[in-house]
Amino acid sequence: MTDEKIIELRNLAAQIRIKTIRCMQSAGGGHIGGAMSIADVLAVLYGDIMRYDVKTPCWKERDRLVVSKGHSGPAVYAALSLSGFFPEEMLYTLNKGGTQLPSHCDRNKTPGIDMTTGSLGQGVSAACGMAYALKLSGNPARVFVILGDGELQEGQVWEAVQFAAQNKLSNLTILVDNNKAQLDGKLEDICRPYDLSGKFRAFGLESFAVTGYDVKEIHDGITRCFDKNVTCALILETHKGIGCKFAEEALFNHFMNFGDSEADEAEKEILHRLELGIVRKGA
Ligand SMILES: Cc1ncc(C[n+]2csc(CCOP(=O)(O)OP(=O)(O)O)c2C)c(N)n1
Repeated sequence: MTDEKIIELRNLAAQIRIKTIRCMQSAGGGHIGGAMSIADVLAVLYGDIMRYDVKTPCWKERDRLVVSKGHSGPAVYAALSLSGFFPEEMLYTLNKGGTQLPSHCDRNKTPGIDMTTGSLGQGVSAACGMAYALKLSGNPARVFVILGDGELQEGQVWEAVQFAAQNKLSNLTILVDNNKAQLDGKLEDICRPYDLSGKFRAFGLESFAVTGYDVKEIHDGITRCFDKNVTCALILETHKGIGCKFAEEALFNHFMNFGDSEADEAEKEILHRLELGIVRKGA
């Protein structure tokens, strides 16, 4: 990847953070923690990796993205809007009557959303079905699924992972947002996940970890996944709320109410860090 492309993707990630915050601000708040931690992977997917056509969101050969942690909808909407699927103004209708943007992803409402999600644990099953069907029909499209680390506590995830391994779904890439926290605290205190990559490997997949807020590492990691002849689970080492100062500093940042001044300050800080070439203080 060229230096120019890295800069472009960093810019896009910063814009995704800013638009996500503005989108949530219009609703008085939102699931900010887990939205911030996927901004960088969304930038890599929509900014370089995925093939799509904004004029034909249902193009048969498009790559599919299932955001299994559907409560991060606003971050996906920001990425879709910045990629040209719909105008920015639509972001500010989040959760309002008649909106096309509900808080959780809905494929029947939003252009560019490939799967309805929100009930955690179901996304890998859906993504496996998509990948299997694409493979059977000789369609070259790829499927990506973003999972939460807390979500991995759902047993259904592991049933689906076994299916992916058995059927060598090399057109499926699993992206785990390992932000170390779930709704009510740290995974370590609630239900320790142990060695995530080791678990995926024990279930028959390939798996390795990268820094999940470094666009170059994410890009290289996803590209490396494409070389495998089986599904690869890429563990994105992130932090809940990363990149948004007021969320980073909060003890609980799963869902936060916030207003204009917090959003203004957050945007300023994101742009300041972008100039410094960092996503969070010290990293
Ligand atoms: C089946 C199910 N149980 C509970 C919830 C409520 N819920 C929404 S988000 C969340 C925490 C998810 O944690 P994680 O997967 O780590 O997501 P992130 O921290 O990235 O937001 C929970 C329990 C849900 N949406 N679905």
